[in-house]
Amino acid sequence: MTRATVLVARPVFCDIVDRLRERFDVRTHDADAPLSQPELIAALQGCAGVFITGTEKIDAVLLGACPQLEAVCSMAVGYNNIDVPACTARGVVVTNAPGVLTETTADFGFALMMATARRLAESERFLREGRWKHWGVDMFAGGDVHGATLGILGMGRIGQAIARRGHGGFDMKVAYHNRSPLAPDVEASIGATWMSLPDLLRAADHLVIVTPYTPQTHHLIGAGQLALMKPTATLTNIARGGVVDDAALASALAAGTIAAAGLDVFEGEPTVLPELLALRNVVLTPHIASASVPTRRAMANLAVDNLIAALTGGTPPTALNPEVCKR
Ligand code: 8YV
Repeated sequence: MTRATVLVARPVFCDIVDRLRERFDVRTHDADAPLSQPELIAALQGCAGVFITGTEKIDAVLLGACPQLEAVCSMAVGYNNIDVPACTARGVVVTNAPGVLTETTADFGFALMMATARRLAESERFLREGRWKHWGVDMFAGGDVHGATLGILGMGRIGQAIARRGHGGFDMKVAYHNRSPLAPDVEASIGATWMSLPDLLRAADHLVIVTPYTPQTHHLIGAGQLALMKPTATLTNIARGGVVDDAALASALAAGTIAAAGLDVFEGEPTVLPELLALRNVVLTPHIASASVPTRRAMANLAVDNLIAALTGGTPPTALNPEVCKR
């Protein structure tokens, strides 16, 4: 029997790729930089499956150019880079990687929020630059995290994990906005109260954004929303660039509309708006919220589980369009 061919579109842990080699002919892309769209299409010729990350764009044009493609398996939980309806229409199974990165991503979101509130990056730069000449009473004085109001925008798995940290570990009041409120018992377990978005923005001392990026959440936070926030408030975005209007955020940070921001994701990343780079009151990280070694391995293994199942007649554990597998 001929073996199916799969493409692993980014460099991934060798032993995890070996799991694919046991069953398929495997093509790899070993350079750090992602494939361009024409390169991705060329590399996919003849492939039945592809292992991707949150970076590779799977759209109708690519699908039309790669008619043998049967499965698109991403190691990311966010899938705004994949046109799922177009895949479903062509009978292509799509899988993402929910669950395995929840706690690691929540750890990072909390850390970024704390770093932002307590001015960690700014003070470290000051020290490294040799500018620390004497101690001062208000030197890098920021806002408190414990006892403050934690605002969470998007209350899925990661939002709830952040809420648990704030409620259980830091005695924070937890407020959230989500399309649908949580069940009362879940709300009670994490001490969370649902609010409208404007009320959440007014109430939050520290706003953490974890909502998926969709056409409906594009620029959900812009100038008008930032204007509702407290001048002492911080904003942390670990969701996707595009949920926040970065230009409006940079203006708000420069004007003192809010105190500070922690950003792990950016519109147009890896390019970062120069106005953001120039600000002192922003902590910037390169989309690493899920980057612990065990979690990145778990994400990659889940994508491989999905790819193997999708191409061998099994049930992919985390399909986004399971109806395709049943056809
Ligand atoms: C990924 C993420 O590391 O899973 C997601 O949605 O944003 C990150 O955890 C990134 O997308 C690369 O795959």
